[in-house]
Amino acid sequence: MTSARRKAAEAMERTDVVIEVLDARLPAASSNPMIHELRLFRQRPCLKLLNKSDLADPEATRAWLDYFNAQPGVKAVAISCKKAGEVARIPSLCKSLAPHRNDGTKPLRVMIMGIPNVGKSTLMNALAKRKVAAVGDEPAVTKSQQRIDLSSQFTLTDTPGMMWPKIDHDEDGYMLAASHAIGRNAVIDEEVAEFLAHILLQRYPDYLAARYKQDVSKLDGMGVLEAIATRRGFRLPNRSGRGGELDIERAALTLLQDYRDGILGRVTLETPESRTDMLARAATLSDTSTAETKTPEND
Ligand SMILES: Nc1nc2c(ncn2[C@@H]2O[C@H](COP(=O)(O)OP(=O)(O)OP(=O)(O)O)[C@@H](O)[C@H]2O)c(=O)[nH]1
Ligand SMILES: [Mg+2]
Repeated sequence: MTSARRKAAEAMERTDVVIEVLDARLPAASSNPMIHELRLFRQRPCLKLLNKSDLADPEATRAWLDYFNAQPGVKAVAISCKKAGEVARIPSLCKSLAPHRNDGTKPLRVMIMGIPNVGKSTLMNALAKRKVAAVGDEPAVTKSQQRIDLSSQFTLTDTPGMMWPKIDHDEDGYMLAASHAIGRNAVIDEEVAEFLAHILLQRYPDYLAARYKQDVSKLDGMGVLEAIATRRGFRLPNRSGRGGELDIERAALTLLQDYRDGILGRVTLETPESRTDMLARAATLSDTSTAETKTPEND
């Protein structure tokens, strides 16, 4: 058991309500199965916060809220931790999830959990109304648990972002990398950006066209990166000193940064429907490969 998981498991024992912070642009891909497992083991209720909803597609967010609110022991709300008014609803939502602790004798103990870079510490600061935790747009800013007493009736613990050992689907890995939950050393920017461009072409082609002043109707993911490099004049230097080949890496970083900063528009990378399709495709593929590897000798 990794030390982060062990510490989370120990803290779960002393927790009444778990706030799981998700990224509203990839709510399922940013759900950590380990948190789900730890929470169910201790039977703790969960407030799922679809955070950064200011960057997400409102229609997709509504669909995800319905999806999560159908789960037992779960209340899901969309929020932007950067908006004080939205954060102010959180304490009463937590209290409603643990009515047995509302007798005024013991404080409600709330633990904020989630994968890296989803906004856990931003939430902690917003609830505390002062800067108690460092924040930053990169994974693993918070290194250890931190507890604060919001009042005699409410304690809050911020935790370091936690990933799980194996991401089963490449799509999830790409979505997590695009959203900076996984660090740069773990992934290749060009591959991630090509995947992101592919999704944006499917779901928000008009945003790409508007941002990069380019007809994208006949492009694929790599075509989008090439078009960005061409339009912006991103070229690798060549021996003659004049512009050489297209600098696809620079185009990739441009697209990723625009997505991260919300400059393209409000986008969500997956919907409950697209997730179901993706899982069905993955199941078919794994059935086929199992059938292919079955030979008379190993049958
Ligand atoms: N647009 C937007 N950005 C947000 C929101 N909440 C947090 N952020 C930004 O997301 C980045 C990560 O925030 P943190 O609070 O450090 O995230 P964390 O989950 O504590 O990250 P780790 O400690 O690394 O696990 C920062 O750049 C925040 O400003 C939000 O609701 N909307
Ligand atoms: Mg943090």
